[in-house]
Amino acid sequence: MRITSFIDKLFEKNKGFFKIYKKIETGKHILAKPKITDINLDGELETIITTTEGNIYVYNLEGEKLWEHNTKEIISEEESMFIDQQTGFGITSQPLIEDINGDGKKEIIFGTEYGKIYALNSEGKILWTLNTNSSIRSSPCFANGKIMIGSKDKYIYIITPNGQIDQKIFIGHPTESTPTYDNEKIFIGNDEGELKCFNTQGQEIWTYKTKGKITSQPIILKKLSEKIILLSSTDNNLHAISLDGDQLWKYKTEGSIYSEPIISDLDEDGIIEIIIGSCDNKIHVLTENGIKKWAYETNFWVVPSAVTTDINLDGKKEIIAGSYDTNIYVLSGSGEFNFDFVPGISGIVMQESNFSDLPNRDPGKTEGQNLYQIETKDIITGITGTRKQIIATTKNGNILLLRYTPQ
Ligand SMILES: [Ca+2]
Ligand SMILES: [Ca+2]
Ligand SMILES: [Ca+2]
Ligand SMILES: [Ca+2]
Repeated sequence: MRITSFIDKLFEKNKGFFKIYKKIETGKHILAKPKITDINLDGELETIITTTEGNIYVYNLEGEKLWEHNTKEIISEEESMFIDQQTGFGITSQPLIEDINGDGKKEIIFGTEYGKIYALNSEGKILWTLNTNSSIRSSPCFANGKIMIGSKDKYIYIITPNGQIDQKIFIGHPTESTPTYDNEKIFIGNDEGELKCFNTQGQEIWTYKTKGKITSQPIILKKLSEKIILLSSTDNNLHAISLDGDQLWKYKTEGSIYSEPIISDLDEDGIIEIIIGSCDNKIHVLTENGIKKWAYETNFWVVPSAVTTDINLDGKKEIIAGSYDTNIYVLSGSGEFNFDFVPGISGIVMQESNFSDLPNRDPGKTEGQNLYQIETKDIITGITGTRKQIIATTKNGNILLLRYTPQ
């Protein structure tokens, strides 16, 4: 028996249950990550779900639907002739939900497979739409008073809050990546594996090349003395890049990385960790310098980004991750230290000694520790949440509300 699991049993850690509290079947397909925000500013959080059939659903935290909207509703007959009825209306990326026009109410902005960008008010009424020339799989970002969104037509659109195109920046290749804005610079990936940096006039400053496709958002990591960019690529690597476009390090996995990393101080030692899912089936936890701390292997691809929160209320963070193996995993944020070789274990167990006497420098390594595992019977495409509730979405249109119940 491993010493750590022995201690766990001794102190009966992990009391309580983490399970599906409610399952909502939309009958559609969901690829985009759910968004949690107080959309109507009443002090309670809502969950916004989008489907590949073009639906937008808004639920309260109990899973009751507040309203829905379908992008099919507002196109002209002429437009409808050109749209693939099966996929053309689809929303595959997370919407932006922000007060873009400063009127004190939040708007919802997203793009569709047909290439149309929509802005809805917080009750689902259309404020404006705008056409691009190809599919949109990028999420919009809002910065510097403008909406920025990439299209497969090879442009980033910079849009004013009232729906006028302020600027179109040519990025050389189609994109599914979500732009990031930082200090007068725009960063976006493309289908050729490039990360491009532009200034606000739309001039290219540099290009960083990976050997895969970039489908996620570049993430700015603020360290004590510097900022760096973390970039997932389907070339299997997580790339760390300086703001000048130079490679700082890369972390290699054995599969494509489709989603952006999550940054969290898992063990609360004041230094952040980086959490990344890969199509090598693993959830990887790295130091801020890209050194592997530990990894946990599921049975299939880990595509969506994970969530970190203290789900079981024990004061320590967990990683909640979804896998294409149809399970949701709750992993101990600090991993579990396992001894490779423990001399005289029976002697230790026999003694009624204080466990602080245990050797702490024996050879061993930290591995992922699975605290809870929930079989959902469908591929997990998105996962998000708060301490009180995790929300997962599945490919075949289920929305799962998961909660922890103390024993
Ligand atoms: Ca609300
Ligand atoms: Ca507003
Ligand atoms: Ca840490
Ligand atoms: Ca915890």
